[in-house]
Amino acid sequence: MKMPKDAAIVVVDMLYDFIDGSMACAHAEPAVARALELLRQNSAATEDGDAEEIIQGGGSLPVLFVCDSHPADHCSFAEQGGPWPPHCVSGTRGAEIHDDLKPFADEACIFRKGCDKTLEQYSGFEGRNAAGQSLAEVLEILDVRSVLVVGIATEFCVRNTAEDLLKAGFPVTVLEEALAYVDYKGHLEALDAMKEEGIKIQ
Ligand code: VGL
Ligand code: ZN
Repeated sequence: MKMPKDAAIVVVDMLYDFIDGSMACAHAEPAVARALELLRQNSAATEDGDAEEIIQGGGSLPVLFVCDSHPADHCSFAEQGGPWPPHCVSGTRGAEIHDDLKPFADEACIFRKGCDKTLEQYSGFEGRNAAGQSLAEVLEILDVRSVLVVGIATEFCVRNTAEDLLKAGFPVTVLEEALAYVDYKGHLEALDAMKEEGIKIQ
């Protein structure tokens, strides 16, 4: 896939609880496989020094990971009156990035959200890295001008993250094959809504 050379890839919540855990989403395995293919392509272009491919895009783009990371008593969990089963509790396997994708994740580019037990945060824009920087701040530092979004779940964190990126002025593309969802109808509706708002679905 050809991407502009000043783009970034944003990987949303490709975490075990959304893949095979307490909130296992439909299409999660193929979505992870497609994301892996994209990330491999992205790093292969630099390793091979394929100048043509880098100039055209497709190589060496920054990769930013958004990660749901909740305390055990988070407000979004049913026991606290929220809509979801416990998921992505920090320190558990469910909160970990899929092993295949982890080699592409640099700590400075991991943005955790939902860390405060009183706040539901679906958007990666509310996440912070270990240094306390927001996604927007790091995109600015990296001089990123457009973003490609993949991840889970289409209806919630993918949609909210993509919409906030668009509002912040970035052209946004969402890669459909690399999405997973809570509900198929909800997934299709979210894709339609995003398209309507000006997000490119590819
Ligand atoms: C998400 C529900 C609760 C998501 C996170 O990543 O889409 N959905 N927490
Ligand atoms: Zn959550």
